[in-house]
Amino acid sequence: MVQLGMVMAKRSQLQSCRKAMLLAGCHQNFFLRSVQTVAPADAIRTRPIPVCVAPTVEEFVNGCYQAQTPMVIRGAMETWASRKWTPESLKEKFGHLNVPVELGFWKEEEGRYGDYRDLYQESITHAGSKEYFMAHQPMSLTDFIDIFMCKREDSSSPPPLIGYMAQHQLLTEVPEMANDIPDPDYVKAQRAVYQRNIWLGPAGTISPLHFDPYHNILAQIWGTKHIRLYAPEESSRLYPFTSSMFLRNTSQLNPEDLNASKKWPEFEKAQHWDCELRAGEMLYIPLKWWHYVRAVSNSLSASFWWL
Ligand SMILES: O=C(O)CCC(=O)C(=O)O
Repeated sequence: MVQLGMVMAKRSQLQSCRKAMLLAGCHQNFFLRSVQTVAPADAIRTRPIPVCVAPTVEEFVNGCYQAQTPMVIRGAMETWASRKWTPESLKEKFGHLNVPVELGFWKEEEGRYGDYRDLYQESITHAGSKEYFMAHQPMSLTDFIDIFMCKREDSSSPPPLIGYMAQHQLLTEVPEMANDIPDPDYVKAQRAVYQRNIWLGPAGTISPLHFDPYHNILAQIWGTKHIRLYAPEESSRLYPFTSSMFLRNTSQLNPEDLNASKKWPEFEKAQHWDCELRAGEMLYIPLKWWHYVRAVSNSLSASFWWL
């Protein structure tokens, strides 16, 4: 996989976020021009997500937010108390909470775990309208951590079952937790946060390729996630489900499947942006951008949605 993240180590190297965007633009043009002769076909479809070190709110708003392009933000979570949490301290403080868990069985034939595409259900109400819901397994946070996030003795094959506490609005439910995971200034300085989500799980959890009708700051508290993004203009090349209302924001394909273009021929023309989001980094995902997320290690993230 091509990794070309633009990294700026010190704040002093960066006069403004806008400059970072400009640099990213120059870099891309250079990259696109140069690949015409030397790079393999896949590199043409791959772009790095620019990195910005602790931009001010103004730099964020005038830079990536105005341009509606993604940005990795470093150095903006230094004061978050949650950065010091461990699975043990999380259990001590919040282990008694009852949390909903998405359970996914390993599907050998597809080489993936089940996820929300397999879990959601539709039903018709008495009034004749459609209702959608997801099957979750409730359990205590302590049980979730002990069962799904502990080190496995035999890691030679994938475990048969994976658990993901995905998109759970714990911060709204437990205000005490929100002290340690505060709303990012980039959001609260301009708009109210519409929804706060917590994502906790082991390596291997996947959020399939989908988009949301919100701007998003995804903040990585522990661990690393591999993230791939596609601009809204690429939608027709990503084959969203058409049969169900609930899945119309979700692609039928796995963007990491090297054979995906055989079944979905337009997909090979879609251009994507990649990053490994590490602990202490935030990713700005503009409204309606497609995102695919795979946890590379045990991971705790929070996302903040706004309009
Ligand atoms: O971290 C994930 O697994 C998915 C995050 C996501 O889809 C979101 O924040 O909207």
